[in-house]
This record gives sequence, structure tokens and C-alpha cells, in this order.
Amino acid sequence: MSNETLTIALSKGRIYKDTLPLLAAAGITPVDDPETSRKLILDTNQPDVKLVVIRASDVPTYVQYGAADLGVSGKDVLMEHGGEGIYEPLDLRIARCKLMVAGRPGATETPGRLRVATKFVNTTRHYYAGKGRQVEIIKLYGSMELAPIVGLADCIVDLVDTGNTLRANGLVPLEHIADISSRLVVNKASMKMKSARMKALIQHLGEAVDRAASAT
Ligand code: PRT
Ligand code: MG
Repeated sequence: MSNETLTIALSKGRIYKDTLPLLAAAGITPVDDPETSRKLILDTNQPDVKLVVIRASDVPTYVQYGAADLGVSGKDVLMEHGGEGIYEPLDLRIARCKLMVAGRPGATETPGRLRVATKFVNTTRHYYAGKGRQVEIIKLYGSMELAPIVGLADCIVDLVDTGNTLRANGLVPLEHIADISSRLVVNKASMKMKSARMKALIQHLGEAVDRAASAT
């Protein structure tokens, strides 16, 4: 990417949908719609601002290596990634949910080693290490809610919003690990090399977040 272009990494779905109004308030509007376009690099109304639309869990990696100057990423994804090479200057307060332990009622009260299914392996290891509890972590890539039902695990570590998915599968939230929202992340080197433009964009996004917060 040229020194002049600012590249912003986003994921499709709820993060894209909730980030659009914030970008618009900062004067950036995409020309293509990622839900219908097959393009992976989207032009915007500003010739020197591009969007790359990628998997949510890949956003910190793109920003870490400077393939994108900025990105929008869930705190869950950032905790799991570790945040190397990345600053996290702004809580965008979008795509909010909770990271929780869930299972059948009482599932974690059994003595001994717990079997925990999750896609958040690092975060889960860190959480139970902090509690001094022995666990066996089973890595899954999706549909974690199935694991306790079929006896693959005692409990899961997953994101919970309304709780409907847990309820529909006979599970309950058991422990709160973290409040989650999406964060603006920036590449540390870009922050130095493109300092003025990056700071202006961060400030405009911050003002848009504050306006959105005071409107609710
Ligand atoms: O789908 P893909 O593998 O590409 O990536 P992804 O699943 O990480 O992306 P996406 O778009 O589903 O989620 C992006 C980000 O949105 C996450 O990293 C979170 O930071 C945030 N977010 C906010 C959520 C939720 N709310 C959420 N409810 N991400 C996922 N969920 C899922 C949850 O995993 C569970 O299966 O929704 C289900 C629970 O919802 P309720 O309302 O039934 O409780
Ligand atoms: Mg998903």
C-alpha cells in the first residue's frame, strides 16, 4: 500500500454494519457494498482511503503486519490475538456482547478437571489459570453450544448477547469473563509514518462515538 493511502480492515456482518455510520460521520463512505460485491478491496468516496473486508479473526493480523493501517475488531478477537504490534486507541462501543462460561445448570460445580469447548483457546487458558482451575480445552471453530449437549465438554466459553442461543439449547450463562465491544486498532508503525491523517481520523471517529453514546 502506498504511503499516501489509508487502508482500513473490517469484517462483514455486524461489525461492518455498525462501523458504517461512524465512518460516514468521519466523511468516509464506501463506493461498493461488501455484502453484494465480490471485491475484497473497496473504494470509498475518498480516493486515498480503502477498505479491506476480511474474516473477523484476521483483522488484528492485517493491522499487526501493516497490511492495513487501521482496523475494527471485537475485543474477544483482540484478547485471543494478544495485540502484538497494535495500538487500541478507541472503544467504538458497537457489536457489544459478553464473553461467558456457559453450560447446563451446575455444570462447573463438579470436582476435578473441567472439559471446556471454545474457539477462544488462549483467553480460556488465561482465565482458568487465573482461577487456578485445571481444565482441558477443546478447540472448536463454531457451534460451541452443541458441545455440552453431546457430551463433548462440560461447558463452553462463548459470546452471549441476548442469551437466546443458550436458552434454545438448554444451556445457561454460568460465569462472566469480559464485556466485549469492538475497538479501533491501528498499526504502530503507521501511527508514526502517517501520524497527522491517522490522528485526525481517530479524533473524528471518537467524536462520532461520543455523539452516538449521548443520543441513546
Ligand atoms: O463468522 P466468522 O467466522 O467470519 O467470524 P465471527 O463469527 O467472529 O464474526 P461475526 O460477524 O459473527 O462476529 C464479529 C464480532 O461481533 C465478534 O468478534 C464479537 O466481537 C461481536 N459480537 C457481538 C458477536 C455477538 N455479539 C454474538 N452474539 N459475535 C458473535 N455472536 C454469536 C455468539 O457466538 C453466539 O453463537 O451469537 C450467538 C449468541 O447470540 P445470542 O443473542 O443468542 O446470545
Ligand atoms: Mg460468525
